[in-house]
Amino acid sequence: MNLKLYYYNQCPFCQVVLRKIDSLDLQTHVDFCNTLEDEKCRDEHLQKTGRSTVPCLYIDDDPMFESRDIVMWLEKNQSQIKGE
Ligand SMILES: N[C@@H](CCC(=O)N[C@@H](CS)C(=O)NCC(=O)O)C(=O)O
Repeated sequence: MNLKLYYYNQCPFCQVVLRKIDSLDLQTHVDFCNTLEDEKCRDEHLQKTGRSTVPCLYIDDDPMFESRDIVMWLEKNQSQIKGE
């Protein structure tokens, strides 16, 4: 499973998702794209979805918006993400 989180640090909704990734110990299983610092990242995200909204978790290239949905999905799929 390929996971990529589009985020930026000043976004409180992103912080909720980042904290969940930390607490579930999933950091090494997720690629991170800071859309404020990385112009290429921001353009990719905008081209793919027509939106610049973060957080957005790409699950095998399929974008999921909404921090609550992302957190619930991470909790539900944590074992599979870790390959357990
Ligand atoms: N309901 C969304 C809110 C996300 C949101 O408002 N993100 C802001 C940053 S904190 C954003 O990306 N704003 C810029 C935009 O929508 O293009 C969530 O919980 O994920």
